[in-house]
Amino acid sequence: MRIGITCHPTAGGSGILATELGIALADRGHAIHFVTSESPFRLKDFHPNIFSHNVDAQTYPLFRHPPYSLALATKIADVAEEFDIQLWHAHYAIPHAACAILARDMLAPRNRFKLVTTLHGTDITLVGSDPSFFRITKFSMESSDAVTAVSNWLNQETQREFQLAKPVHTIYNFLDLKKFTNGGHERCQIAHDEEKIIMHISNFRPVKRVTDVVRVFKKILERVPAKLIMVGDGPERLSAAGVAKQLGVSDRIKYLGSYPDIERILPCADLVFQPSEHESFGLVPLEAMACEVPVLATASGGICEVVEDGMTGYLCEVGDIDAMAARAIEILTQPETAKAMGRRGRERVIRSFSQDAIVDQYEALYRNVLALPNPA
Ligand code: GMT
Repeated sequence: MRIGITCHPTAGGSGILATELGIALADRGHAIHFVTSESPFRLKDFHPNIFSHNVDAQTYPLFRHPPYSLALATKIADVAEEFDIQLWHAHYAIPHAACAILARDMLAPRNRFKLVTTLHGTDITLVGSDPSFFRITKFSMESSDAVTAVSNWLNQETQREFQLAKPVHTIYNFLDLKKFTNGGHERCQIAHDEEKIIMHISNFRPVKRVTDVVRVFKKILERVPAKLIMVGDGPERLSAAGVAKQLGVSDRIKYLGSYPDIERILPCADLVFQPSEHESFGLVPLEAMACEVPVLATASGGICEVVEDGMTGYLCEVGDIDAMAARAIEILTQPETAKAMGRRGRERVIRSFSQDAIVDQYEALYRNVLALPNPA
């Protein structure tokens, strides 16, 4: 198949998933054309079946905001026409699905592609449900040939919020189990032997509750010598550093910033901690589980479909600092329990979130969509 993909290229889960899906599809022989504002974060290596097209949004003194969405729609139409794209896959509804629809409408009927839109979470829960975007988000989903959501929770949220006149298919996120393993890490470079390593990975947006990470860490330190490794960057980074200073734990925290080769450092962790307000899925917990690292997270949204409470980690109520600290200490002081949790985590990923099985589901969906008649 000749497939176009649009995603946010920055270090967010939706862009990562879109990139990994594109690579996996290219490995299966499909021609993949990424159209993005810059080359996607995790698209690093040459692949003969992958083509990356960047959008140039012309600016002009009259514009307070350069109209990126119009430039994106134009680029999608250009690429679709030039490379005879059969199917476009928009990751994250806003603005990608709407831009693809506009592009499709601009094309001659013989060039019109089929459109699959994948919802990743905040495109529905935070942005799409805002009155300023509600109508276009609903329209974009209803005008797509198929809509997928990355968890049953997000699927239900979408139906509850938007009352769509069409089904949403749940297709879980996946990862490459060959890439994410429990081996090959350089633990000594991050912490001393007697210290436990707690890791948090995110884009440091308010929804991630990074200050909870620091507050819980402070309580952990009262019982267990440890280092906190903060991976990623974003608007809440300064708040986290501020709370750390207030609590007197700054010297126990390392901020690594944006780090694309997450699989190289994840296996160093004794615990991965993600206390989000909500997560539609939780790619980081999935990556941690694949590396046999126990996860402490919040029982919020789709994360409950990824982490099995008591089996592959623990789930606590959002904001319950004491409960989270108690669970963390339990994991960090019981190495055998932690090891068993890690092992069960990887087994769970193999069973339910393996790349081969999930990419099969996307391919099957693409085939069904391509078999749909073109509208008159
Ligand atoms: O979490 C973010 O802010 C990034 C966001 C994105 O779209 O890049 O992540 C969402 O998509 C990921 C991939 O499907 C999911 O694993 C995350 O749970 C989801 N984030 C939220 O729902 C907050």
